[in-house]
Amino acid sequence: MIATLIKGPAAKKALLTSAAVIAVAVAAGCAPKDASVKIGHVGPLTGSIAHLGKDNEAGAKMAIAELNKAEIKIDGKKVVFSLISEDDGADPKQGTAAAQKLVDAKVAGVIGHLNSGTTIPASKIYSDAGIPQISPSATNPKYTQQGFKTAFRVVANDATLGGVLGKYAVNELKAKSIAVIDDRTAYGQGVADEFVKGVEAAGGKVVDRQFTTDKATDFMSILTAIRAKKPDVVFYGGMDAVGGPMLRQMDQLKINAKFMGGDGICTGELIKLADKALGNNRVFCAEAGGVVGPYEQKMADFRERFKKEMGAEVNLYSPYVYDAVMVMVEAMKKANSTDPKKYLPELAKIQYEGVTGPIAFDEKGDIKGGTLTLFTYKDGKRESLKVIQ
Ligand code: ABU
Repeated sequence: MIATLIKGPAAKKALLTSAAVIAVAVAAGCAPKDASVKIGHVGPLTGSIAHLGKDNEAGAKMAIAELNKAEIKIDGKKVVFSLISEDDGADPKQGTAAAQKLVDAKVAGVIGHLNSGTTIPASKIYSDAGIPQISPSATNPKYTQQGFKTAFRVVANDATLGGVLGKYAVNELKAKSIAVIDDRTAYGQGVADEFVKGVEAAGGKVVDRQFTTDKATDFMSILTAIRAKKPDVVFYGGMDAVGGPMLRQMDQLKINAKFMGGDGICTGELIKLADKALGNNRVFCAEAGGVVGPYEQKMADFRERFKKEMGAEVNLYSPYVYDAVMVMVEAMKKANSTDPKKYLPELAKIQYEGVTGPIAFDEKGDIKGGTLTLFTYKDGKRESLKVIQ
């Protein structure tokens, strides 16, 4: 058909292209009459937090595999989903390049990015293209405050996270003096600022504020300055790849303060990264989600399934990625269309029972009634203290 409409080299190229598309579709288990739908995923698959990007990616892969097994029909056709996974290296510039690549690949929706620093600039690209984006882990409030109808997130934001942790430091840990460090990223700075607000609202005192970067490895000079202030608690706004070594260096300097952080340090990987400096009931952090009641069993089952199917323990946000994919496809089913323009209104009003709890979005795209889980680490394990609703 193509060959009869287009003549010469163009016909040859079109034939080869359509043959390649069919070959890929068949390889993905997609018969010619099936609909093939691409879903994008972006996170850092290289660099110091690649372990978290891979955890997120595994959540997306698991969801896609289950959806394809379920042989979902939309508009009368069996839909075969494929995941296009991009690496943004947690870098804002790489993030926007990855976003443009996904737009050019005509994905029907995007799950990501992992970091606030990449999610926020990428969100304009998806918004301009009319492509729905669900971040499973970016917690800076700005992401959903830009007025983009395409931006959603399935976790609580830093205002909640930092505020709760700040109050916890003062009211529960009884900290009299608190030092704060952040990595100057959109996430690290944002969560640290919210933590300070929480401390001050609870009547606590921030005795020092220091800065580092998300690539730094030597914290001796800022920790030496902090040691002079004798803090009861050191809060770090940033990710586990920096938080772990920072905690080890606190030990080297004999700083016995408790260590707190947001969801970025609240990972399975922190156990390895901090090693002996992790201590027992020394580190306190919060995940920007949490389950109670019947959802606890659902989450426990998911973790088991994830381990079996993906060959790894959940590190942090893979269950939220899994749910984000499921929510997106649920909206497609409700719209009976995989066209972003058609399913976006359904996504905005979705009510979904996920493994991470009930998912519905407010007018900005934030999860309604987002919860938090406070954790500590004991005997080399992450231990839940309480879920805050
Ligand atoms: N929320 C912690 C990690 C991701 C981010 O917001 O940058």
